[in-house]
Amino acid sequence: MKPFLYSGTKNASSWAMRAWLALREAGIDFDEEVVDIRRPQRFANLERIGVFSPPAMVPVLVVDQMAIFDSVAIMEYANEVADGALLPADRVARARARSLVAWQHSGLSGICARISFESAFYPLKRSLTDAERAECRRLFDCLDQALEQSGGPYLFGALSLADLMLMPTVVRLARHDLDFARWPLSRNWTTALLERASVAEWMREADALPHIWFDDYLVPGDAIRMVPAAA
Ligand SMILES: N[C@@H](CCC(=O)N[C@@H](CS)C(=O)NCC(=O)O)C(=O)O
Repeated sequence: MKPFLYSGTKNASSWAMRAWLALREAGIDFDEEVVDIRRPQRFANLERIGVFSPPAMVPVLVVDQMAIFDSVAIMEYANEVADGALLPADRVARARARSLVAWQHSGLSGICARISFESAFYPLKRSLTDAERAECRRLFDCLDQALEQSGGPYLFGALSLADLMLMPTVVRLARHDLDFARWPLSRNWTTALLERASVAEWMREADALPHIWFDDYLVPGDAIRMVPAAA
């Protein structure tokens, strides 16, 4: 039986995106159900997932009737199925890649607090705040340095879990008014990721969905700018 991924709404679930991308990039053939966790269907759907997965969250991958829950566990499973192809062969580089994965998994910074994944798909965007720009500098300085060391096109040369883990954050920032002039390597890296078939497929489906607006995206005084929906 094929692995079964209980995934998330494509313009809302950054965690599901990471797991889904890793499975795709590992060449794993899986079936998928998008679990809508918005109200009112939220409660019935999460209860259904909770029957076989203790956190009652998505993503969950069911393999041989066992639930692998949490995006990072699914990504590590995908890497193992692909004989380790999604992490660097060098031990220290592999630990560095896992550091980036862990940084994202434990919150990354204040970047994502109000710039939700959903906001990447809004036709109207607000400007990034000074605090968000400072956090972007910290992140992209680090990514540019990794790209310089590896020679690209990805953070550790070949595509790895680190690239896939950071993708949803980078998507949301790149679709706001972030000027990449200071980070030419990160700009090329972002383009390379967006052009991958797996990422392009997810984004195409996400862009076609109705936007999910959050009240706290805007606060009084926020400047709004018009952007094309798929910028
Ligand atoms: N640490 C989890 C986080 C997963 C997560 O937060 N999933 C959200 C959807 S993106 C969810 O299922 N939330 C359920 C809830 O809000 O109760 C992972 O990495 O898989």
